[in-house]
Amino acid sequence: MDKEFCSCEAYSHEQSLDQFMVGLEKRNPGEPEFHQAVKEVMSDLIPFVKENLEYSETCILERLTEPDRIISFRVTWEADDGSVRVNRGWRVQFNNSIGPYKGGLRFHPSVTQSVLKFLGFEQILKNSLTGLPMGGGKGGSNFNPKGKSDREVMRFCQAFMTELHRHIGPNTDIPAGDIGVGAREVSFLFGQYKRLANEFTGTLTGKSLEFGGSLGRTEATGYGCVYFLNHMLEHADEEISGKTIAVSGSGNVAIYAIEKATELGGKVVTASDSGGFIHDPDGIDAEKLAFIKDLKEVKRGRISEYADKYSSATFHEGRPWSIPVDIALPCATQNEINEAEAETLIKNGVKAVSEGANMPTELPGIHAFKKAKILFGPAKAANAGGVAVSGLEQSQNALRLSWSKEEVDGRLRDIMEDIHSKCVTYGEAETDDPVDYVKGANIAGFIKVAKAMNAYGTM
Ligand code: NDP
Ligand code: 2IT
Repeated sequence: MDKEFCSCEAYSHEQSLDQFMVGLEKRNPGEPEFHQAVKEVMSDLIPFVKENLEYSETCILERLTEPDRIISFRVTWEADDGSVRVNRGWRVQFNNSIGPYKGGLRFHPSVTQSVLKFLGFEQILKNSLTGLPMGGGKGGSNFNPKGKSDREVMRFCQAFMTELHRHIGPNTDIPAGDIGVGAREVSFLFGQYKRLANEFTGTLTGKSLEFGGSLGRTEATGYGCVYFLNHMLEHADEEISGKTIAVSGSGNVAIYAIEKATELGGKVVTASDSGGFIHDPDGIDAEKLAFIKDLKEVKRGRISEYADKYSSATFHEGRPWSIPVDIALPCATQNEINEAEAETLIKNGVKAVSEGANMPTELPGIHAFKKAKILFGPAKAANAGGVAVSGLEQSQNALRLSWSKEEVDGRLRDIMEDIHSKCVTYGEAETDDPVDYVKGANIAGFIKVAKAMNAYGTM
């Protein structure tokens, strides 16, 4: 990297987080989400690297925050009325030091290069934490699947893959789902990949069971988030049973977080979408959750319809964090808990937060939770179960075998337990404060990647 932007020498001269961020922001103007994600990680890594010169001497932090490459492309497709539409597609191939690039695709109108860079950057450390050989990547488009017909979504996915296919492969880059990309989209994408590449390999994960998908992948992120929560609570001599829980979102991650939290004896009283949230003081039981699954996964309806169906529930605009609960599971999107909302949760007695979504808590919100000594499970640890089971799907595809649901769930549980232990190792406080899971996850995720980067020499 250009010496002008490389400040590795400065580590030994007490380079501050602020100095690092000035350089990063100068190199990446207009990318606030990327800046935010890097700042959160660097507040732990800069002090760590200062004490571990093998990393500072090789400029690792600057190299880690510069993607290997970003592919940006036009996606042209035809709507049902015959009109021609143009969207932008991206794949951010961030870092493949410990394995092929791996990470989801997001289709949402809010997608920008900044959003995909923040997600790809987080994915590097998340994937490292799983212990599986996966590098970090992310992709997507500003395409909005909402309100589109199945045929329109199919044509968009085929057009998107027509360009993307030349950049991915089972040993190169393995995309998967994220917001707006579920079983329907992955199927269209995989079908087009298979056609163009003339190969049947595990190049996408989150596939349906008929063509190489893994049992347990659909549930993995939500279940994993609750397994992580459970470990945090047990480590602090607490348990989920009997706790009241607020969940945001009502998509893939939220649905299975609600399912597992309820199974373990918690009472989930909220769910949301971009239109608002429902509050059901009686709790979302298995029957009500089946209604949400059908509403969201089949009918593609709005969460407000839950309150029309169940008289125990009310619908409100905004986000669910004003409801008094013991536990918060943000499972919708980034920056959905701001400082004021974190303070409200704290005032109302929240004990633990486990992030199902990526970067759902703004930085001042994280600081507020830490200051109040709330158990706080950061996304890269708490939601790693999804990509972990994607890694298991890759293993099954490579072996041309499929494992039972119990086998996959057993491995997921082991991986989440292991991630929790790594966070404790690097985040345990010397005082009787709770474990700093943010610091633990950042440092544990970093070490493996940094060691690999150093082993390869300067590149
Ligand atoms: P889905 O598309 O299945 O669901 C997303 C949910 O979040 C919907 O209820 C959606 O509401 C809501 N939502 C999305 N954007 C906004 C917004 N700007 N404001 C309010 N609500 C919003 O996505 P997933 O459940 O897969 O993903 C949710 C989060 O989990 C994301 O942060 C994703 O990156 C993360 N994640 C996902 C993994 C996976 O395996 N799927 C793995 C790890 C993390 P609406 O329908 O109104 O848009
Ligand atoms: O953010 C994430 O970890 C995901 N969207 C899942 C990625 C994957 O490759 O399964």
